Amino acid sequence: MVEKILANLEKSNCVTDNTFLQAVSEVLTSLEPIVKTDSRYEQFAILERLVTPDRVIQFKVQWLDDNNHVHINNGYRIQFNNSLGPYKGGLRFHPSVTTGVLKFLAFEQIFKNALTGLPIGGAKGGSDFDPKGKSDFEIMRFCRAFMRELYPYIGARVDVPAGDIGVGSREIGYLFGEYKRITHQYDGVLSGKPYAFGGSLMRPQATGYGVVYFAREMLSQELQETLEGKVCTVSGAGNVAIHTIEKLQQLGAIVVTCSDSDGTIYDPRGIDLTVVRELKENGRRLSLAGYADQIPGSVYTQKSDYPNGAHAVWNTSCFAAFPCATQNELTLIDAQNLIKNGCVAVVEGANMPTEPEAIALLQRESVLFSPGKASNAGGVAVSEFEMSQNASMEKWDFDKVDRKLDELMRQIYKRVSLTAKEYDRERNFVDGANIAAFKRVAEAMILEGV
Ligand code: NDP
Ligand code: 2IT
Repeated sequence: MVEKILANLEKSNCVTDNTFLQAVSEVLTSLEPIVKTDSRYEQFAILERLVTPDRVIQFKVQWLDDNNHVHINNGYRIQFNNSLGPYKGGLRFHPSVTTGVLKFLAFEQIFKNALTGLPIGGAKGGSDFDPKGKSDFEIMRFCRAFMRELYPYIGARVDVPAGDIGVGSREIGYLFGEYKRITHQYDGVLSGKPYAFGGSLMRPQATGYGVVYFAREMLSQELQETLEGKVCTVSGAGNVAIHTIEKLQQLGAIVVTCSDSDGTIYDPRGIDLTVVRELKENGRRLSLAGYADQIPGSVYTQKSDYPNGAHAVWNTSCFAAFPCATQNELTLIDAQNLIKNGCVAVVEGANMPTEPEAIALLQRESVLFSPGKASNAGGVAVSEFEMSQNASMEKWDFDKVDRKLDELMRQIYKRVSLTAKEYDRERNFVDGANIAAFKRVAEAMILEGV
């Protein structure tokens, strides 16, 4: 009993998570060519202010399971920067969640949101709660308990949470229900709501579709290539992965992989999304091993059977790779394997899925590389469209949201590639994204004063 409590405390107070420093270090390195170009950046201490969150909120979430046993989890909201608009970013429910992980995600979100050109600041939140194996009522009770602690800090013009790993429209629905009961407010305080009450059409598809719209534009502009008939690899089997695969297939690509925390599916005839959805959607988190049982010719590789920090999902011949699961899931060895297997583009759907050494290698070898803060920004952009619809009491149709998303992803690509060129970093979309986003946020921070 005591041992278990100490082990949990150690995990939630862990200081060995380096993802925040990894994210900051990448951004600051990109900014080197421009920090000296404007003396106001130093005068207003923009870099120091930018890497320090406005607020780190931590709270205790107490809830009862189906057997009336009491459980305690940590809940968090990191409000990092609201210079461009209300704090905005998802909630992640996963046992690996710590302050460090959420700080990295909230920091990245500032830049991603700036790249959309929309008026939204950066935030992230969540809990170390593990949704795996929980009943629907347990999820509901947890969400209600989480919102009881979170509600004083959020608001349609203050901070608007949404989904991320472990949080989809079901969880957002329960969170919204509780917010409404406590505050008697019916407004756009959360995005990613079910369509039945205030959600936007296309929000579930938005991140994955946006990733593919970005990839289509980048491949067309840089290589005069299309996705039609091309073999692609995708990791993950959640919201982002499923909709990335769906759009790739609609454009005629052949997607041969998907994965989850335990293993990878390789299906040379193309992933059958109906089967993946049956295993993974609506809170079902069944193993992908079930896919190989149903589809002859497909192969399941358990993660633990794969050697030396490499991942099976990246060790297959492909034209383009789409990491859509989680941070640091594509390592240096994976990058070497992708290059060996002829991959010409890596387009991030997840947040920071590629390790820094892997990015450096891909760039050196002229593989087109798009950072998540550019290519996965379609999700948060459609969240902002949902906020707009809620504020004006409108409902836009699917095609309108889809057209606006496609246009916005093209704009992001243009902004990022032109900025890279302008600063003599042609085709370095990491630097292009960081510099373009920084300039927008820094200007707002200067103009609002200290
Ligand atoms: P989901 O919870 O829907 O799916 C996550 C997927 O990633 C699952 O297949 C899960 O496997 C797998 N996964 C999670 N953790 C690990 C791990 N440690 N190792 C290997 N696989 C793992 O989340 P989303 O699809 O929403 O999010 C995926 C990524 O996209 C995250 O990086 C998220 O931050 C990012 N993102 C999400 C957006 C959104 O709108 N939802 C917007 C922009 C970015 P399993 O099924 O076993 O749990
Ligand atoms: O990482 C992300 O951009 C998200 N999880 C979506 C955030 C949002 O507010 O829609």
